[in-house]
Amino acid sequence: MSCRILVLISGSGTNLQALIDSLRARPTEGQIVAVVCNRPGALGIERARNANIPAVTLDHKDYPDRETYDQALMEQIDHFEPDLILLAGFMRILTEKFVSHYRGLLLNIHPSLLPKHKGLHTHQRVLDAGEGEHGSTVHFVTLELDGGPLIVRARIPVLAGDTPASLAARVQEQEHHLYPLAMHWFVQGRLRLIDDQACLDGSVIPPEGLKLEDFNNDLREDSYAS
Ligand code: NHR
Ligand code: GAR
Repeated sequence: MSCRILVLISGSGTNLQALIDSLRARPTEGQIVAVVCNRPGALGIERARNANIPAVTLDHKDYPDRETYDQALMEQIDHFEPDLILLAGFMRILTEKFVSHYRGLLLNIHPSLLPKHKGLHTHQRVLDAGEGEHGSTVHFVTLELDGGPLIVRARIPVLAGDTPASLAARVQEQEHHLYPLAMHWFVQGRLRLIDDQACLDGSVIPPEGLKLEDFNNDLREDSYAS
């Protein structure tokens, strides 16, 4: 059964592009049925259109509060009947009602080695803390911001002379492998949220998440098979 995927974005959509490209190799497994964006004019909208994916802009500034915005967002999303919702650089915190409505179907990619550096400005905070490594994490979204069960992480070293921009660029390069991998696991029915725990192939994923480097063989475009 082909998985109906919906992607939420706010910005440039390079992660969206990586997801689109990785699905090209296996179109029968899943398809991105829509992209929803909260920022008018975001580059990611153009990426969706170029791939013939319907793109909807729902500007949060047109709504009086978070509850009303999320209500409208849910109505848009439900119209597309998705089986999986991916936050890919989506910059709005979601309400309890939204998160519980899509429980188990919502993944996020966060630019840090969670549980370190939840929230925003992660690249600057890694530099300020003088840390030697950084990275990105895919996790199930729950009510606790960036606190849901971890699925898989990618690491990069912090190098002398790194800036927030140089770190962001190297983190994103990893993300473009990391997010497609997690998406394919979900689409193939291998990744599930069971009793608040992330499970891959029926085994509970350890709290610190899996390591991208352990799945290098799964990363070739033709080899997402189980
Ligand atoms: N919602 C819930 N309930 N739980 C999570 O884990 C979520 C979420 C919504 C988004 C992504 C997250 C990230 O990966 C995410 C995870 C935005 C903010 C934020 O403070 C924080 C974390 C994340 C996304 N947003 C501001 C707000 O007031 C707006 C900032 C802006 O527009 O630039 O919503 O980092
Ligand atoms: C990604 O690095 C993602 O991890 C991060 O924003 C970037 C989006 O890039 N997400 C957040 O900071 C969420 N608050 P993209 O639009 O090019 O995919």
